[in-house]
Amino acid sequence: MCSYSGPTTPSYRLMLLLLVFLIASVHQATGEKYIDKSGYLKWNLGSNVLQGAQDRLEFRFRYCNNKGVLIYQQGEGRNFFALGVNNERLYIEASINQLAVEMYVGENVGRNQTHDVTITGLRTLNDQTRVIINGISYTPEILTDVDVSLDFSSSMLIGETQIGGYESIDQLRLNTQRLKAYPITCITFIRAGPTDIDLDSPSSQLGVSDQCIVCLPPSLVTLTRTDSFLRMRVDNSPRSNTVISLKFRTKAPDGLLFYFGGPAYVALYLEGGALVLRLNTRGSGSDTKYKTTRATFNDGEMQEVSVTRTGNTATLRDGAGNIIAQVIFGGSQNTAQALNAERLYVGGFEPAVLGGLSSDIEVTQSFRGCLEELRFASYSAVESAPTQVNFENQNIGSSYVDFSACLESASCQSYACTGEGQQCSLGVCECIHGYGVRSQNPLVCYNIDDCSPNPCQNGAQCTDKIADYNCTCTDRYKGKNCSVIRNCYDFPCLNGAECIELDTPTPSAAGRNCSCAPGYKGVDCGQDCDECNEQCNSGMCVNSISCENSIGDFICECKVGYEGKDCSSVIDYCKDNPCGTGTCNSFLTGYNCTCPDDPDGAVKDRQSCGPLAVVNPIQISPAALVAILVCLVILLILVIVFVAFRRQYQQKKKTMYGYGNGPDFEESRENIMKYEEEGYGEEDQDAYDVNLIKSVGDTLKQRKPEDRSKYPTLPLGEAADVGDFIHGRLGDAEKDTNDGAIDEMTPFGDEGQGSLAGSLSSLNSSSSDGDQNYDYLHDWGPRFSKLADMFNDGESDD
Ligand SMILES: *[C@@H]1O[C@H](CO)[C@@H](O)[C@H](O)[C@H]1NC(C)=O
Ligand SMILES: *[C@@H]1O[C@H](CO)[C@@H](O)[C@H](O)[C@H]1NC(C)=O
Ligand SMILES: *[C@@H]1O[C@H](CO)[C@@H](O)[C@H](O)[C@H]1NC(C)=O
Ligand SMILES: *[C@@H]1O[C@H](CO)[C@@H](O)[C@H](O)[C@H]1NC(C)=O
Ligand SMILES: *[C@@H]1O[C@H](CO)[C@@H](O)[C@H](O)[C@H]1NC(C)=O
Ligand SMILES: [Ca+2]
Ligand SMILES: [Ca+2]
Repeated sequence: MCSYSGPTTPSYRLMLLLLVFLIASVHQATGEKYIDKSGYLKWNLGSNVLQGAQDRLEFRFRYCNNKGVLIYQQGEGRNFFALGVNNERLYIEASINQLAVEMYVGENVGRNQTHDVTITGLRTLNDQTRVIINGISYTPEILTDVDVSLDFSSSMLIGETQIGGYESIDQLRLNTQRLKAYPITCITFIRAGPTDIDLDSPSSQLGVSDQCIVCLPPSLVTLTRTDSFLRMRVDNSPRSNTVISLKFRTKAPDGLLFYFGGPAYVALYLEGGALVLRLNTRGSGSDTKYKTTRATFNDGEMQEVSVTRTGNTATLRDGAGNIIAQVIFGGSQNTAQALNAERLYVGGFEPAVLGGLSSDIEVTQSFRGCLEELRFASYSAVESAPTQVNFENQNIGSSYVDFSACLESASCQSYACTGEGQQCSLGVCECIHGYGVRSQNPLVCYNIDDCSPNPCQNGAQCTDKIADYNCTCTDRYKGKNCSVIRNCYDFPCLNGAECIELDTPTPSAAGRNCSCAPGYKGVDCGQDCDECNEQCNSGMCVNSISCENSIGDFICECKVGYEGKDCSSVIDYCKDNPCGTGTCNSFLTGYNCTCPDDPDGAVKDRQSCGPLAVVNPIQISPAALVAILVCLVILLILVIVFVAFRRQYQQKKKTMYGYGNGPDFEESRENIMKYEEEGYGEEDQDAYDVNLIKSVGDTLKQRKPEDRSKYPTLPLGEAADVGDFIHGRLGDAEKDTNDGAIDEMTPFGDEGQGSLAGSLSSLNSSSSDGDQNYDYLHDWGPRFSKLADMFNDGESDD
C-alpha cells in the first residue's frame, strides 16, 4: 500500500546506503584510475585478468569523449574481444574462431556520468547476453548473425589485456571504426567473475593517475586572421620526448598548426591541404620533413592529429593512432635530442620571431579556423601522457583569436568576404549556396540562373532566386514546377465558397475542401441551407415569431426584445445610457431607470432621470411646433380673408340688391350655420367665449329631470332617428319662449331677443325680423349710430 512506510523502511534504506558505501570504499581501496587520452593500462600475456568474465563482468566507469575502447583482450591468432563506448551506447566487437561479432549491448551511456554496468552471458555473445546499466536491463542489438562460445580462461583468449585505451593501434585487431579512438576514462573498479582486477599493478601503463577528475570542457580557440597566433606557456626544460595533439577545423589550405622549440624544433603545418611534419633536433642545418599524400585536411571537418617525438624521430598520427607521417632527423636514431623548449606557438608565429626562426618553413601565415583540445607532454625518461592545455588561461601572448566558440564565419579577415554572394567559412571566403564562382583571386561570385533550364511547366513563368526559383503558375496548375492540376480548378466550389486545395496525386473532388459562404452547404456548397430548420453557417432563426427561408438567405421576424439577423441577440435598451446618472434596467420589453433622486424606485417606469416635477411631459418636437404654428398662421389668414371677403360681399350686396334682401337669402343662411359664434345672439360679445359655451352645458346639466322631460332627449343606444329628433327639437324651440338655446338651430330662432343691443347680425335670420327697428343703437354712442343708420337704411331699402 501507498501508506506503507513503517519504521523498517528508512533503516532498510540506511543499511542499503551503508552497504553501497562500504562496497564503494572497498573498491576505492583497490584504486580508481583516471586514464587520459593516449593513456592505457596493460597486462602482459598470461595475466588472465578477465578470467571468469564470460559469466559476469561488472564495472563502474565514466568517460569524456564520444567513442573509445574500455576493455581489450587479445587472443591467439586473430581472436580478440573488445568492449567500449560508441555514441553513448556500450558496444562489443569480437572475433572468435574466425567468426566476427558486433553488437550493441546497452543504451543511455552518457558522457561525464558515472555508470554501473553488469554484463552476464558474455559466453554466447547472443541474445542470451544481458546488460544492466544503472539498474536498467537491456537486450543486445546484434549486428552479426553467428554462434560463438567465448571463454576468457581458454587458450583462444590468452593474450595481452588493455584497459582504458591502448598502447598502439597496431596492437588492435578491430574490424570496424566504432571503437578506434582513445577515450578519456575514469574506472572505479572492474570485476571479472567474482574477482576484482587489481588496477594498481598492471604490467605497464601510460597517462594514468589515481584521482578521477570530471570531464573538462574542451578548450577551443578561433583564429581569425593570417597573422593570428598563440604563444603557450609550457614546461621549458629541454627534454628528449614530446607529445602534442590537437583537433582542427579549417577550409584554408595553408597555415601553421604548431611550432615547438627554438632553433631545434618540431613543427606541423598545412600546405595546400596536406599536412607537413618537420623536425630538426640539432638546431642547425637543414631539417627533415614529410608531406602527407592526403591533401584534404582542409575539408572543413574536424581533424584530430598527434605528433609524438622520441629523440630524433617524429611520428604524426590520426585520431585513432594510425601513423600518417614519420620523419627521422640525422643518422642515429638512438641519439636522444633535447629540444629547446622555450616556445610553443600555436596557429601562427609571433611577428617578432618571423624570419628569425624556421627559415626552412615555407608556410608562415596563420591557421584560420577552429582549434580544439590541444594536448602537450614533454618528458625525458618516463613516458607521460599529454594533458589538455587551456588556450585562454595558458597563453603568454596572442592576437586575433576568440576563445568563446568555433566561429566559422569569423575566421576570415573582416574585409575579405564582402563581395556579393560571399561568406566567410572556416578561414576562407566562399560563394554562398546558389552562387557560382566567376573568378578566384579576387573572388567574384554570381547568382546562378536557376531558371535555366526552365523548371516551370505548363506555360508558367520562372523567376530566378538565390539557390531557388519561383514558378508563377497559370490558373489550372500548382506545385513547385506548376506540374500538378489544381483540384479547385476542375472541381470548383459553388456560390462564392472558398476552395482549399488538398494534396492528391490526381485531380479529384476529394482533393479540395469547400469552405461555404454563409447560407450554403454541401461538399461543393451547391445547396441552400434552410436556416429555419437546420443549423447553418449563417446562423439559425432563434427567438423568432416567424422564419422564411430563401436561397442563400433567410428572414427572421424577432420576438419582442430580440434583434439581429437570426434574432439571437437580446436588445439592450440601456446601451445608449438613457438613464444618465441613474441605473438603467433593461427588460425584454423595454427599460426603466432607477434614479439617484429615487433610489427605491417609488416612481415606477421612469424613462430618464430628469426632474421628477414633470412626469410624462408632452413632448413637442420642433417639427410639430412648426406645423402647429403654420396651421395657426393659415387659420389667421383664412379668418382675415373671410372677414375681408364678407365686408366686400356686404358692400356689393348693398349696392346690388339692397341690404339683407334678395335672391341671395339662402346663401346667407348657409353662412350663419358656419358662423357659429353668433349662435347666442347679441348676448355673446366675445367670440369663442368659453364660459358662455360652458354655461350652456352647465344649464343643460342643471336641468331638473322634470325640466328635462320638456325637452326630448336621445335615448342612449337609440340614436336611430336623428332626423326626427332634430325635427321635434325644432318644434320645441318654436314653442319655447325663454331658456337658452341648446342646439345649433335654436340660436337663430332666439336671435335678437332679450338683447338690449338688438341683433348685431347683418343678416336676416328670419322674415319675421323684417320690422325690426335699430334706432336704439343711437343711444350707444356715435359709433353705433352709424350702424343703426346702416341697418335702417337696409330696412327702408326693402
Ligand atoms: C562534467 O560534469 C561536471 C559536474 O559533474 C561539470 O562541472 C563539468 O563541466 C562537466 N563536463 C563537461 C565536459 O560537460
Ligand atoms: C521541379 O523540377 C526540377 C527540375 O526539373 C526537379 O528537379 C524537381 O524535382 C521538380 N520538383 C517537383 C516538386 O516536381
Ligand atoms: C512566387 O510566386 C508566387 C506566385 O506563384 C508569388 O505569390 C510569390 O510572391 C512569389 N515569391 C517570390 C519570392 O517571388
Ligand atoms: C475541410 O475544412 C474543415 C474546416 O476548415 C475541416 O474541419 C475539415 O476537416 C476539412 N476536410 C478535409 C477533408 O480536409
Ligand atoms: C422597473 O421594472 C421592473 C420590472 O417591471 C420593476 O420590478 C421595477 O420595480 C421597476 N423599477 C423602477 C424604478 O421603475
Ligand atoms: Ca539563382
Ligand atoms: Ca437559406
